[in-house]
Amino acid sequence: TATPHPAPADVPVVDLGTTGLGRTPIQHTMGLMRTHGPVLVRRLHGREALFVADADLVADLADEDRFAKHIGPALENVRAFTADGLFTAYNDEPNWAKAHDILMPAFALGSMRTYHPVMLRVARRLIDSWDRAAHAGRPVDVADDMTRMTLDTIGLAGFGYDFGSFGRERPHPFVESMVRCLEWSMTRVAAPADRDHAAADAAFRRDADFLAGVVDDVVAARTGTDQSGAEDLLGLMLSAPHPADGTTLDVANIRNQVITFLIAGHETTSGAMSFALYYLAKHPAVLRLVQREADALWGDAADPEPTYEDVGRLTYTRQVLNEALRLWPTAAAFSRHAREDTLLGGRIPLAAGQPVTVLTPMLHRQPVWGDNPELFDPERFTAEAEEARPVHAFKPFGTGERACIGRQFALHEATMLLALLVHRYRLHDHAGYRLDVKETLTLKPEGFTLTLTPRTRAD
Ligand code: MNH
Repeated sequence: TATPHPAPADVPVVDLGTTGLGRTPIQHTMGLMRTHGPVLVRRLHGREALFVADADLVADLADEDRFAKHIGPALENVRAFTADGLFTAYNDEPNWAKAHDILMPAFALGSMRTYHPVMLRVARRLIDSWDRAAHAGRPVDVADDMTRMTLDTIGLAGFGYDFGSFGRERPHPFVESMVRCLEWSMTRVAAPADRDHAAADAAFRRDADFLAGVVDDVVAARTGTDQSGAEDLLGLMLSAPHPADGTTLDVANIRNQVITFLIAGHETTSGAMSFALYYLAKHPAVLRLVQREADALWGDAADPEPTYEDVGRLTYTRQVLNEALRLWPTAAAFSRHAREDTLLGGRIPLAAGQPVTVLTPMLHRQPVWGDNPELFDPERFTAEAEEARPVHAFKPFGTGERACIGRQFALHEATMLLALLVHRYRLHDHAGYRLDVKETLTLKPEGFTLTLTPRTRAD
């Protein structure tokens, strides 16, 4: 097959030939970079894709005048169930700017004050469930429970809808369908064209229709009632007029946005908290420091009442989260394309429209991070250390105007929860867990379980 963009002369081309990518394309490509360096062209079934992790090149890609978000093959597949929702909209699709303008106020830092009580309420559901597990001496599956918590949080905070995930043995069916949709969109990219995908595609269609049905229920529960006072995401979507033309979002777009937010609003945050707990379980000295920070706020209160302001004071806990997101940024790649013909980093010729994918976990292991980048060390995120580092060396939330809109939301939710958990429990790595990163477009530690015991005053 002809490739539209031949690789520049000095960039290695890695042909995956018949091996393909398997079920862990991100980790596979990380491995390629460990062998071939932080700039490479990956050839798969005749298609070539340029991947970069070099800090200078990523800094250049952040130049919004010359580059823009690119919807690559994986996101094209995601578009099959989120269409022009914020995450997957093309830059010039009118609904991107419209929804962005309408929803931005709901994600300003100050808005977290509104979501704080809901986040706390759902955190308590998790704690109740972990208390029962601790009492019974039963291990908890960390990623599953983090996913229950983040789904319930975005459902309630965004849409006033209760998924009730802690009352269920298995994940909510929405999660199971969503995970299968994401896996389909990821593996379909690498699937050889000469194989028959009809069955997989039909199963995908059923899952996508199910997601849409859940969303229609979420919306139906709210339409017909007066939304003018509702400040959550759905309230804004249903009633806020766009500043430019006074119209609200249309029904089809609202459906796409709700699916988008239910997915984007929980998968990644859940993974981030799971990796943070993994590193805490493996680094007792760091765990002590997080506990000390929580203890300084809440003493030995049996049921602390974290305030909105408390979360801003949990600076070390925040460093731990950042460091977990450095090693395993849970949305592990984002793509850009050149607006016009240009030289990337002054040396790699790119044609207008040509895509480049940033492999974030490898960016986060480049020499700007020192000579032991695999080491988990929250000291990398003190204010001084951050100031000393190039700004674009850390990109877990993407870049520019298409960067993550939910960043403050995720960080508020995750910081508060981590502090509450370490304040309450001793974490036991009872199974001597070995990290196994599962990829469903996002990343999660698979099969990571902990046992818990209540902390006593003495520890
Ligand atoms: Mn989020 C875009 C990572 C939490 C909603 N998010 C992005 C992008 C990254 C990202 C990377 C950019 C993708 C690209 O350039 O193609 N998001 C994260 C991570 C977390 C996260 C690592 C948690 C940790 N995201 C959240 C939460 C929400 C959310 C929570 C919603 C409540 N994210 C979005 C939306 C976009 C986005 C919506 C698309 C924004 C846009 O293009 O306008």
